[in-house]
Order: sequence, then structure tokens, then C-alpha cells
Amino acid sequence: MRDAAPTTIYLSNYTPFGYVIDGVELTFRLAPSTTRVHSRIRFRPNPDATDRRFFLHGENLTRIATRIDGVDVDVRDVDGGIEADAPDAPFIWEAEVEIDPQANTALEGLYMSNGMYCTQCEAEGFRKITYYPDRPDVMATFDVTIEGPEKVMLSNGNPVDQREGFAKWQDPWPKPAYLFALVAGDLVNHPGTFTTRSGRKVDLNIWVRPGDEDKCAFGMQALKDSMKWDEDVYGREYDLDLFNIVAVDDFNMGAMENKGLNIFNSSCVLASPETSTDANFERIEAIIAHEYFHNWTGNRITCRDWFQLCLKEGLTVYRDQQFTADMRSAPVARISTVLALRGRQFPEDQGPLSHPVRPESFQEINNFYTATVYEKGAEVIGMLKTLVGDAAYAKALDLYFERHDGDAATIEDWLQVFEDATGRDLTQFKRWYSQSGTPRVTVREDYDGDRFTLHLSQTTAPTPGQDEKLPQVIPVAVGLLNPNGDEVMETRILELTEAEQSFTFEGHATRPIPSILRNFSAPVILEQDIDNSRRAFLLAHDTDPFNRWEAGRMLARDSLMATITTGAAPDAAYLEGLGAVLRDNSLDPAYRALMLGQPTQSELAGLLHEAGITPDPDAIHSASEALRDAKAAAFADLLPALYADHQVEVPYAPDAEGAGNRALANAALALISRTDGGALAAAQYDKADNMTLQLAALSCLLDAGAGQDQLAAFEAQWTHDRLVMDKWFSLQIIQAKPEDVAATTTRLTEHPDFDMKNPNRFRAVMGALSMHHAGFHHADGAAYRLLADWLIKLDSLNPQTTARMCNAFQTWKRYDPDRQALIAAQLDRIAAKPDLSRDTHEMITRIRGT
Ligand code: B3K
Ligand code: ZN
Repeated sequence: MRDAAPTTIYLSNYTPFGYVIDGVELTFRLAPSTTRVHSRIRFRPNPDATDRRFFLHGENLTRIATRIDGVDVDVRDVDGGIEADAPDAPFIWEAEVEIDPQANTALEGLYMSNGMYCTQCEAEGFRKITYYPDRPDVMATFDVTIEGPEKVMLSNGNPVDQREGFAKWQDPWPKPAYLFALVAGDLVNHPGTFTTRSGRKVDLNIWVRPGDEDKCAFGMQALKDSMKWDEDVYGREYDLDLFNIVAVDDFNMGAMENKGLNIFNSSCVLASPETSTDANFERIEAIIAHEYFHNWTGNRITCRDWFQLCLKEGLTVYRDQQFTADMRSAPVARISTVLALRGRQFPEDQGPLSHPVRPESFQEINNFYTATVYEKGAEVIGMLKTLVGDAAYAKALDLYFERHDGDAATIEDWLQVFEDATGRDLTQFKRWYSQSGTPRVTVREDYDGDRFTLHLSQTTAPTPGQDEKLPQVIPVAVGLLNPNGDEVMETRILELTEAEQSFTFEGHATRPIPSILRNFSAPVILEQDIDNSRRAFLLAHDTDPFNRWEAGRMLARDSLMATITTGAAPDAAYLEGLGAVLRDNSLDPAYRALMLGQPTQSELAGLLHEAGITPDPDAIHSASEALRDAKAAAFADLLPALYADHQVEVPYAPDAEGAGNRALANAALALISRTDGGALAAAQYDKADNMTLQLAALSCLLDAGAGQDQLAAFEAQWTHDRLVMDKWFSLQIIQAKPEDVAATTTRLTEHPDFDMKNPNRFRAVMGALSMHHAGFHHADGAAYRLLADWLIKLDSLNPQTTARMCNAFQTWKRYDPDRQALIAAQLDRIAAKPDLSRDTHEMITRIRGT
């Protein structure tokens, strides 16, 4: 067996596997460095395939024996696996291999985390467990036997035999190998039950390390809420008698939807008021829902090949966003989604990593679990629903589940369902899956005394590999207001399908004021040549909560841009409009807290670059600070009341209402701390009985240049809790002055609790470094060098997390020639590392470009 060389895989080269599987039996004899895996797989020729090459993937496996129909067989080592001569008739394949979970620091395949065994197989990790056609279109039922001294030994499906040192599991649902899971260790469970709408009782468990039992209740409730919601909204019922979730400390991502045995990064499931912030609770709720929803969108209907990843991810993200909107505030949820999209997906789509929602080629599929596939993929589903309407969407989804249950499907299958359910031709809409880049929609207005006309046009800038762009189908939600702020036309969907198109609205005796792209109806950049008074009007009156927020956001943006480019003082119209919103007690506190926010420094750098201006990170930093100071001054009278009025007196609960009040009070505290030297924050820190208040207070203190005592006290209080300590590590970098960021980060990497092998800790430190815009881009280049040093070190241990972190460099072409040269030198240094992983190699090559 040889390691796979970095070859490029193309969507257009898909061919089915030559064999189908009638059943898989696996036996694991667990030992930390010498786990034996015996596989017995019933193959038969695939009538739908022509290529009969019997190729099985395999990586890092020590081969002990291979047999066909009980007879030892010689296999040939080829790139990425083995080949053997197989009969043109049904046969039984057996293999005995040895693997070393203890040495598996890549956290892919079977590995150990804090003394427990666990697996991560998506996308291509099963081949590190045994020889197998490790591709999602090969589906089979799995019987799994686990032998070992572990107290708890889990796999997918239902337990059929459990004795001391032995556990046998059967999963009746055929599945691709990427959904296989095994967990074994000294675990305890937080139990629950759910009765499905057809009356079946399902046992639920959250498995954790002893000591974490008190952090499971919230996740359990989120799971039950998700199960109920999927029944109510999508008509989807759970299909096994048992659903297990396991919390694991060392995990490359958030969580994984393995059939009946979801595995979670402990940061995405464990929660308690003392250790978790409101934002943590909300994220946990969303991720539990997301993984649960995959049971239908991903597991029952899976992907034919990895190019179709958005089929399950875009749809499942869309579903978890709907769930959050239903469980909490819909406008607040939508604004948060758009903030994340603009923060992560837009830069990706406008830089060297830009790729279509359905990519057409890759070297390492793990590099394509991106904001584009996930978040833009979800926006595409949302647009489809907007275009066909709610009822037709529901009809199409029913048809999708009916027609494709048990299939490994494609985007073509998905769109066909919508075409059949609605009679609509989606040929042009499909470009959302193949064309990369963020479309730019420009608006011009005309009024003739009665008719109001919107002239819309669309363009998309060239992206890597795509010079020419065709017009896309863009649903533009528009409402009209009169000058008093009353809505004179309710939201309507304009379908922009041409490069240029005009839409006329008759019977308007006074010139209406349009509110365009309501609820952010498409993932585009809207260019509207309107002045501040128009934006201030919309900030005061727009009946669409998203666009009302957006009006404030645009005022903040323009104010910041003016400060950066001309040194102008913060815009008084913005501050005045914002003040009115903050004083309006009829508005949801969570919404007002979002209103107080402003574009991030990285977002501003992107906007400057788009406008043809080289961003200066120091100038962006000072303008952002100046705007915060201006808010602190302008609202000096209001802020103490805002703070006092939104104190939550009842015991902590992570619900939307309490969280909204805390968000607004903490936003007020952040501004107050700019003028009181941190006095109020210190008082909050002293009395805080939950992490939301404690962490916010500490953050304000550090921002005010104080808080060293509290920082030490925090460390002493939480030194035993890895997840809380991640926050302690991050916060010091986030709140460091730009010129101190690299040194602070270096100091933290020397802390005895800095453990690069733990992805959460690595991300807490290196992620914070890369997200501190002015610190990361400090002109001395120290932060670039530091990140590159650590990426080079981590690459040999954990390619996936290393490759993901390379994203920090993706915006490098925005900056001045000196910074570009500094970054290019680091990219080249990483590229030159001997034995660089395929993952990191692909990322660096794409980012570096030519
Ligand atoms: N499907 C997994 C992600 C797997 C990532 C592999 N590199 C979690 C999720 O999207 O739900
Ligand atoms: Zn997912």
C-alpha cells in the first residue's frame, strides 16, 4: 500500500463502483497501539457498472491477512489502497489489519482522545480503519463486534449483545462507510427518551467523561426539540430505537452525524450556566439540531460522491437555520446568519479560494467543507424556497424524501424534484451550483409622477478558473414605503434573471422609498447609490427588520470608510438614528444589541480593497476604535440606563429573552468601560454567577487596559476546565493591542496548558491570532511568521486542522506590497516543508496562486 499522491479528482470522471455490498461484519479487538480489525464483506458484481476493477481504499494499515471466499489471496499495493483479482460472481472478502489509534494524531479514522477510543470517518477516514470501497455511493448494513476492557463500547444502530468485554451492534439501515462510528471508554450517560409521533419510544443518551454529567441537560433538551421540530415541520420521524451522542475533547470540527451515534466536539454539546456563554448555548442547540437533521438529509438520503456535499450540507444548514429562527427570534437569527456569511463566505468567494457551491475538482475533499458549500449552499436552498413559495417547497421536499430515500443522490436529483413538483424550469437557477463568486446587484430608481421603476443589473467578477459569468436567477425582495414611513407595497419578490432588468410599480402619487433585498433574499452585494438621509429614514422606519438593521449597518460602514479615507469624524446622522433605535423599548433587546455592532475590521479591509483602495490595518483599527468612542460619548446618558434596565434578576436560563437582555446590557457595558476605566465591569465581574456575564466583564476590563487580577483569578478558578480555559487563551489575544498580539500569542504558546494536539486549544490561540485584524497584519510581519511556524509544526500531526487554519492567509492580496511580500514568504516557507500534507499543500497552492 502506498500513500495517495496529490492527484486531482474531477466531478466529470464519476463512475460507479464495480461491486455492491450485501453486508459488512467488523470485529474490533481494541488495544491502544495494536487494535486488530477483522472485516468480512459480502460483495457481488454491480449490474450498473462496467469497470470490474476490485480496488479497496486503505491507508496506514498493517496487513495481516486477506482472503476471498476463505482462501488467502495476494493483493497488489496501488495508490491509496490495494487491488485483487475478484471473481465475477458473489464472493466474501475478509481482511485482518492492525492499526495504531494511539499514534493517530490526525484525528481521522480510529484514534484516542483522553484515553477513549473514537472515530471520525467523513469524508475519507474509514480507509484508515480497514480496506473498503470508501466512497459514499457504496452503502451497506454493518454488524459490529467490539472486544476490549472498556466499560462502554458503542457503535451504530442497535445493541444486540452486551457482556463484559464484548459488545455487538447492528445497524439495519444501509449506509456509506463515512457514517460508521465506534466509541469505547470510561463513559457515563445522561439518559432521556423521546416518543415519536407514531408512538415509538426512542432511548436517548449523551455520553460524557465522568465529571461532565452536569453539562448534558441542555443538549438533551435541544435534541428532543429537534426531533419534535423535524416531525412537525418536515414530517420526518426518527428511525431507530436508540440515539446516542458522545462528547469528545479532541475533534477536528464541531460534530459528526454518524448513524445513531453522533460524535460531538465537547465544546459543541457540554454546557452549564457557569461555564458556557449564551452564544455557546445557542451554538450547541443549532449543532445538535444540525446533526440530528442529517439523519434524513445526509444519512437516509446521502451523496453520490463528494462533489455533491452541498446536497446534504447546504440543506441541513438551511434546516438548522429554520429551527433556530423558530426556537428564537427570526430577525435576530437572520441577521446573525448574514453576519457569518459576510464574515466567512464572502471573503472566500472573492479571493483565491473561490469555488462553486458544487465544486468540480479537488485534491483533498476535507478542504471543501467550506463556508461556500455550507452557508452559501444554505442560501441557495433559501432562494429556491423564496422563488417557489412555502407550499411548493413543502411538496418538493416530500417528493424528495419519497423518491430518494435510501439513495446516494445528486444535485440533479434534487433540482429534478423541484421541477417535477412545481413545473418550473430550473436550468438557469442551477448556475448557483456551478458559478462561483458573489454577484453584485446594482439599483437605479426612476419616478415619473405615478410610476416608480427599479432598474436592476447584475454582474459577477471573474473567479479562479471562471473568467466569464452568466446572469443568475436572483430573487430580490422589495417593499415600498411612503415618506411617512408607512408601507405602501408589501414585500414582493422580483426575479432578476437578466443582466439588466427593470421593474415598474404603478399608482404611486408620491415617490415611494424602496426597501430592497429584504431579509437578505439572495447572497449578493447590493449597490445602491443613496445618501445618508435615505439610510437614516430606513433605519427609523423600515418595516422589514433585516433591512432596518442593514440601514444602520450601512451608515456605520460609510462613517467608518469616511474616517479611514479622509479622517472625517463619525457620522452624526448615524449616531442620532442609532440612539433612537436604542431608546425604543418596543424593540427586542437582542435586536438592539445587534444594532450597536459595527462592521468588522476585516470586512472594512475587504470593502476598501473592492473600492480600489489598499487597506491600512492601523487606520482601520483606529477608525473602528474612534467610532466606539464616539458611541460611548454620544450615548453617555443613555448607556447606564440601558445597562440597568436589562439586568436579568431571575436565575440564569439560556433562553432567547434572557440572552437578549444580557447581550444588550453587555453591549452597553463595553461602551461604558471605555470611559469609566473598567469600574462597572469590575463590579459585574465580582458578582457574575454565569459565564456570559463573567466573560463579558473580563473582556471589558482587558479592553479598558485593566483586569490583570481578574485574569489571574479566572485562570485559578477554571484551570481544570478545558473549554473555559480555551476562552481564557483566546480573550487575551483578542483584547491585546495590535503591536502586542504576536508577543501575547507567543507567551500563551509557552503556557503549560497550551497543547497543539488539541484542535480546540490550537484554534483558541491561533484562531484568535488570525482574527485580530490589526494584530495579525501588523507591519512587522511577526504574526504572519508565528502562525506559519505553528502551521508547519502542526502539519505533521494534524493536516486537517492545519489546512483549515491556512484560511487566515486567503485575503493576502488585499494588502500593500510589503505585507504581500511578507505573507508570500511565509506561504512559500510552508510550501517548502518536507512531506507537507496533501491537505495543506492544496490550500497553500490555491492561496498562493500564480
Ligand atoms: N458532516 C460533518 C463534517 C465532516 C467534516 C469532514 N472534514 C459535520 C456536519 O456538517 O454536520
Ligand atoms: Zn452537516
